Amino acid sequence: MQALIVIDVQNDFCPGGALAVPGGDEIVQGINALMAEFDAVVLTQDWHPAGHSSFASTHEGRAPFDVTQMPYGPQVLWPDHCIQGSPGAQFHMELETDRADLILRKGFRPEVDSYSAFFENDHQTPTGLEGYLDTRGIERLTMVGLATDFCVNFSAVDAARLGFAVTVQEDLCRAIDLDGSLATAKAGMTEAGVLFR
Ligand code: VGL
Ligand code: ZN
Repeated sequence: MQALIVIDVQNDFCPGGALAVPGGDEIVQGINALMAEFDAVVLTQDWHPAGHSSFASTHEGRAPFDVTQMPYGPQVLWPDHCIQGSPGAQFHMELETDRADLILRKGFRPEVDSYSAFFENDHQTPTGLEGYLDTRGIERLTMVGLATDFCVNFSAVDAARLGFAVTVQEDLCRAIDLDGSLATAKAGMTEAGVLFR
């Protein structure tokens, strides 16, 4: 059994959004077309409370894209984005959300960010997705979405480490590419045994 994992295809990550990923909207139709090939479709939704600890605005004197030290390690500070219930947190209007078996929200704990669909950025607190996939007998995952170098990367590496067979379909992903983060991410995914197509 195989699942398509669609990462964070939300308005704030598309052109015009608060944390726009270049070309973020270009992947939507291709993702819709791919859904039919899978036994299960899972969407993730970045879902932060206002004043989230990953927002630069929460930290006096800090600017977006600064890196700060959190109890769980270094954390990039982002512009306010994907605030629970806001238009920016909604899925791209053309994404076929009706096709999803599961919509998994992440990043809702104020004190810890969550790039990965499997664990929060402390690398310990599970989201529950592993159990969901296991109990459905799903062993192979294809990942698409935003952003290649952050949430897709962390999700793919965690999934591979958990023992899933993981493929990242690169033409249906787009990257933020902050200070070489895309090259670092690709090296890390390759190292973890993630395949690209
Ligand atoms: C993401 C930064 C902050 C992502 C989410 O979806 O890649 N990046 N929150
Ligand atoms: Zn976020």
